[in-house]
Amino acid sequence: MKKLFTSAIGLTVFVVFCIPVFSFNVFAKSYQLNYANFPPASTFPCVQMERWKKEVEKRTNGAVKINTFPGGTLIGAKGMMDGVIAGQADIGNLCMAYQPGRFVITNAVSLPLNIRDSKTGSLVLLDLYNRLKPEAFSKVKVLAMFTTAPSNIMSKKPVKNLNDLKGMNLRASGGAAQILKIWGANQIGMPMSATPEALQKGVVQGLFSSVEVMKDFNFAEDCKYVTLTQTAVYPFAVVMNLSKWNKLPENLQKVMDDLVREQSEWTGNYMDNHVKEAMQYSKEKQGVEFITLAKTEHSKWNAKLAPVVDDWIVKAKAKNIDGDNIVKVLEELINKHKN
Ligand code: 3IO
Repeated sequence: MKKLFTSAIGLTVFVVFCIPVFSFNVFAKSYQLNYANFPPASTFPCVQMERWKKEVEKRTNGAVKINTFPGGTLIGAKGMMDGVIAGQADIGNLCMAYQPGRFVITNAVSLPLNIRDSKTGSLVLLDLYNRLKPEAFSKVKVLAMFTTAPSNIMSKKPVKNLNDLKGMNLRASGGAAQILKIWGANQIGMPMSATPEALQKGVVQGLFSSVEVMKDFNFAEDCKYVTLTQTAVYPFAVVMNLSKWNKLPENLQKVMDDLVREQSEWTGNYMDNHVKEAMQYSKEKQGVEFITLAKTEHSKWNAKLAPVVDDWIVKAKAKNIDGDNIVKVLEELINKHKN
């Protein structure tokens, strides 16, 4: 009897001691992270999010589980940076053009410096960030940076010259918006995620962005014309809450660190290929007309852009930012990464 009693106590003690050890192990071995995104699941920021999720889960053998929230269900477009800093999500994907005054240095990638594709833009942006480590990202861990492909005008009515553009309500943000204004359009600012409704209600007659949205948002249904300008790219960042990052063990941090450049480049390549697919879809399935500006007309558009970079440098100086150096670094990086 005494023996039985002793072993019962022994078992109880054993079990009680095991509970915290066991649950500690479970906690230490698996991390759930919430990843917020603002546009719908079909669009490129969410496609790259799912690719990153899959790679992280695979490379950590399931020790990290990523819960993705597309469509602004966790954090909306303009609140992304502050939402991640405040911990409303652990990770968030943001478009820097939606808060141009906040990301002055990295938004310089959208100046008319002749970035011709998304892969180049993405590597240039990531290198610019690593080189200058702008204060705007000091409260987060950067997990990826990338840009769209160059912007073109998607519209309900054809735009063949600057006169056609005059006073036309077109949606854009950040650096791309500045360019539209200079060309004489009536630029209307709003995030991409608000554009389908604005197009449908007739608040805008088109938009200025990368043309994969013709397919992914099916803007090809409303916008039957695309004027090829191949200018401004939109810069994006994937950021993580810093205290969440600091709590991850080193081996899991390494998986994500090793993915930063790869993910940025992957997204650039995905975007470049997807733009081609969307153009084909627009032409063949939606009867969209792609307009190339006549040579003399194109020179007029370019002439208007000629002072943009120098004007930006002057404005940057007023904010105590060394715009000369940023443009110099950008030109060097574009030369390095261009295809
Ligand atoms: C973009 C933003 C969300 C989903 C798809 C997209 N394709 C291009 C952009 C760029 C952008 O942020 C914008 O507002 O044009």
